[in-house]
Amino acid sequence: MKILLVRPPFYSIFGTERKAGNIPLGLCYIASALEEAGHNVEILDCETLDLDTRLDAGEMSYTHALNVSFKKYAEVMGNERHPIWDRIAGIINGKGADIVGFTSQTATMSSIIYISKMVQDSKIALGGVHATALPSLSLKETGADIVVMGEGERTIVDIANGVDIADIKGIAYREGSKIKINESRRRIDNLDSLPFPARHLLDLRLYKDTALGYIISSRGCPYSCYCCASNEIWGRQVRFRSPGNVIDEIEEVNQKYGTKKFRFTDDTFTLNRERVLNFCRELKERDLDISFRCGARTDRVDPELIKALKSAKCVNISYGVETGSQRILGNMGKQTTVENARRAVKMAKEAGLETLVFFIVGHPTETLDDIQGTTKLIEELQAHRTSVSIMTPYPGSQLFNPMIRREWWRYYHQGKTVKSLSTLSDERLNDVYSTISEWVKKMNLGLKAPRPTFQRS
Ligand code: B12
Ligand code: SF4
Repeated sequence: MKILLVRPPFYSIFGTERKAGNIPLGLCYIASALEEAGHNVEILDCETLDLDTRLDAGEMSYTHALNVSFKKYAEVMGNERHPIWDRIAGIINGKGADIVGFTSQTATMSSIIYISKMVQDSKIALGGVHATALPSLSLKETGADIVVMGEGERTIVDIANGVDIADIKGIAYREGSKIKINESRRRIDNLDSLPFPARHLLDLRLYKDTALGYIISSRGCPYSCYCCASNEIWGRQVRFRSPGNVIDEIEEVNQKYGTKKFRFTDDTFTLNRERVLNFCRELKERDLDISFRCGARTDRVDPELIKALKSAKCVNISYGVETGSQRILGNMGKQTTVENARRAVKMAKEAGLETLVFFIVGHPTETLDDIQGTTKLIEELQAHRTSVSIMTPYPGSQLFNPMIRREWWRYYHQGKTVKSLSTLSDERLNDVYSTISEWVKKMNLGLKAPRPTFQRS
């Protein structure tokens, strides 16, 4: 069977860089499972298309670029008749695949709706977090035939092998005018049994050097922060690849493509301390010419672990600090403290690791005082890089509320609020956010910039 896997465009619509900064890791896993089962697979990564909508940021300030890029993004994503949809559908139809499989996130769902309506003669399957969270609605909105819910490797192979649709676990599909949802599928226990992601199917000329180094070593997170949709895909029971299996993948990618910089996309890389220590030990023993970045919870690091990471050539650690308000941290179910963040950043800096910290503004019930607590903490931490986003109630997270649903493309969390859940109005939250972004951008460039303060209006 011929299967075409499609990553819809996102950064290629409004971004500033020509080459894609990351690979569609989920689709590469799906592709390798299909190849292993003897199918003919192709990947169309729309992040690598030259769409002419790209932004030439030039000397623009960050806030200006953000505003312009959001405007551009909105113009394209809010317009079903924009020529890029026709162009992408044309490429897809030209491939003559039996099955076209889209990977979905909420931010890209509008484009899937536009494109899928123009796909001819192929069955359409949807996978990924958005379709998993809202399978019936996704089938209705796109006209697709099947939604693969959650982890997709085993399910897509059943579909391609022609197993009777009623017997395939983990799917939603149409039967006449009805939508059926089959029994869910047990998640894969032994992740080492999966073939490595099919990076060989990508056109390497269209990716930045570091893009090939995206890698995942575990699936799942036992926590359930209110804004996170991770549990929807992976569940709360965490499954780990063995250190040897992960290092084999790193070695293979390094040897085949010359990739030297790797980036773990695990929800929380350091969750299992022993595994990380073993990984670091084994990586050092193999003596590869590579470095890596990973993310950790602020309460899941300690000096010994950080030292081990550093000596295994970890160069950067990212933490979801989220807020400077202990009250909000409690509300969001994060189960960390502001003090954890202080210690975690200090520890990493003392060990010589670069630090990247993530914050969100616009939490439910958040006040201007809470936001000032966040800006104070940002200033105090002095991380190498700080990233601030606007709270977005994503499908798959506890904050999603169908009553406030708007066009899916609005679920783009870097620039504008979908709907303020805080005590601030939408307009005020967007303004406060722009001011904070401009300030953080200067700090990230190492420039001196006074912390903004906000008056109650
Ligand atoms: C790393 C990461 C990124 C990276 C790289 C993403 C990449 N390479 O694809 C970057 C930084 C670029 C990024 C960007 C964004 N991200 Co992000 N990201 C993640 C993260 C932490 C891990 C993703 C990953 O590596 N997965 C590993 C692969 C193997 O899993 P997978 O893609 O889900 O694929 C599996 C299944 O979903 C399924 N599947 C997926 N697609 C398909 C298709 C078919 C046909 C089939 C059969 C099966 C199938 O099978 C796969 C294998 O089992 C997730 C959190 C999480 N736990 O999922 C958030 C997450 C996906 N991101 C999220 C968001 C919000 C964003 C942004 C909108 C943020 C922003 N404004 O910048 C953008 C959107 C980018 C886009 N293209 O749409 C949300 C999405 C929520 C939602 N409802 O959409 C998540 C869930 C985090 C959260 N807040 O809850 N992200
Ligand atoms: S935000 Fe991080 S810690 Fe919280 S549930 Fe999501 S992945 Fe887990």
